[in-house]
Amino acid sequence: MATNRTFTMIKPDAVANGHIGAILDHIIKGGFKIVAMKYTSLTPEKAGEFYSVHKERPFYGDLVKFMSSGPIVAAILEKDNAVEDFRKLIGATDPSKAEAGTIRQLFAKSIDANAVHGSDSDENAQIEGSFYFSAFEQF
Ligand code: YYY
Ligand code: MG
Repeated sequence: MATNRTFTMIKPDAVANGHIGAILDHIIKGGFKIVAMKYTSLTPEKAGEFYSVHKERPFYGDLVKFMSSGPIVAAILEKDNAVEDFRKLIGATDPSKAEAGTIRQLFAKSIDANAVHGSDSDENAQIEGSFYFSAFEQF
C-alpha cells in the first residue's frame, strides 16, 4: 500500500465550533493534498468500530459517545511521509501539551474533545481511509 497517505477526521467539537475552514487551511498550507473528503457523522456503533483498538481503555465509552455526538469531516490526505508529518501538524493528544502552532494547540479544548484525528501508522491509515471511502472516491 502507499506510504504517502494518511487519514483524518475533523471531530464534532471542531465542527461545532466553526473550525472546519481554518483546520483545512492549516492542512493544505502544511503541504497535504486532499484526495478524498466527506461531511458525515458516526453512529455509536460505527464510532465503536472505528475506535475498537481502544475498547479496553477507560475512556472508550466517552470517546464513542463524543465521536457520535455530531457531524465530522473525514478525509484522506497525501504528502511524502504523510502519517508522521500529519501527527506533527496536529500535535499531542492532550492539547495542553501540544506544541504552539499545531492544530490541537490552536483549536482543541481538552484531551477528549481534541479537534482532529490522525492515523498512527501506514497500515492504520489504509484501514481507516477505507472505513469511509471506496477506491473510486479517492483522487
Ligand atoms: O492518536 P490520538 O488521537 O492522538 O490518541 P489515542 O491515544 O489514539 O486516543 C484516541 C482518542 O481517544 C484521543 O484522540 C482522545 C481520546 N482519549 C481520551 O479521551 N483520553 C485519553 N486519556 C486518551 C485518549
Ligand atoms: Mg490514535
